[in-house]
Amino acid sequence: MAVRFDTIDDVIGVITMDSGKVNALSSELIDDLAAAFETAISSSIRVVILRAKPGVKIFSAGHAVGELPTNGRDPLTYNDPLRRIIRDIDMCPQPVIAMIEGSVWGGACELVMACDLVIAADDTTFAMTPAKLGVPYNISGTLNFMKVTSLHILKECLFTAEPILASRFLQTGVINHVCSREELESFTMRIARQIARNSPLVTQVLKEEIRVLANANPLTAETYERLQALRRDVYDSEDYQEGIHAFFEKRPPAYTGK
Ligand code: LCV
Repeated sequence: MAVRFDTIDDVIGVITMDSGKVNALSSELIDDLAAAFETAISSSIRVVILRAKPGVKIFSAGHAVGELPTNGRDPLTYNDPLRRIIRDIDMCPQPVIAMIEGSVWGGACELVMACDLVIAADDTTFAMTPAKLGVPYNISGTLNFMKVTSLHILKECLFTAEPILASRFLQTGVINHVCSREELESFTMRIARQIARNSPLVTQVLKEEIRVLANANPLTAETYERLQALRRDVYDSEDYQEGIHAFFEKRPPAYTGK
């Protein structure tokens, strides 16, 4: 299994990703993550901590690039594994704390930001990579980023695709805490235990109220379809193919805007 599920004092569940050197979000890893969340949801635990193996250099390299379609299909549809696991985290009744060390890439940034709290080691970076890889990120994913960042910070992250230090995300309110790798576990456990001491019923209803209210974004059918048409122009483009080919040929992409 690429994912472990452990419990601490019967109230805290820890989901640990351990899939090779880069924890690429393959359909296999995501199926294991989803199974771990199902176990957590059906247990008596009150808080979930999501982490990678202690000491990793890379928390997750994001969507498995080899699983991105190159045959004209939308690369991030509703049932894409990445979309499913992000909804699983969003819908998980218990609060989910992302305890992050190492670098976070692409769709893994959204996976982390879907969690309810984010606590990162001081050498953690976050790189939002759609523009670098040539992928037209999907509408709900972009909205998920908008829910946790200011528009200027989000546009800088998306347009530059550069890794952003955890301290910058702390300074701009995108994440909750930054601490040393040595303190990360004890700091996170302290917060998890405090949440677990409070009423789980109230915590869960507050999480669901916030989820529903944060998603209350009216969008007309025509507007939705216009955005989907814009995205289709991109994933049907030569640039989309170029982004994936450049990745596997280990060279910088040469985008032409076609
Ligand atoms: C499959 C990989 C990956 C990977 N998939 O080691 O947000 S969106 O729209 O972009 C969305 C679609 C998305 O999430 O796309 C993926 C975005 N991810 C990235 O752009 C990160 C791509 N990876 C890297 O920049 C580097 O691999 C990092 C910095 C993560 C690690 O660099 P390092 O030099 O330590 P390598 O690059 O040598 O990677 C080790 C192996 O992992 C594979 C990579 O192809 C290599 O495989 P081989 O050893 O077979 O060559 N790998 C890395 N990321 N996302 N496979």
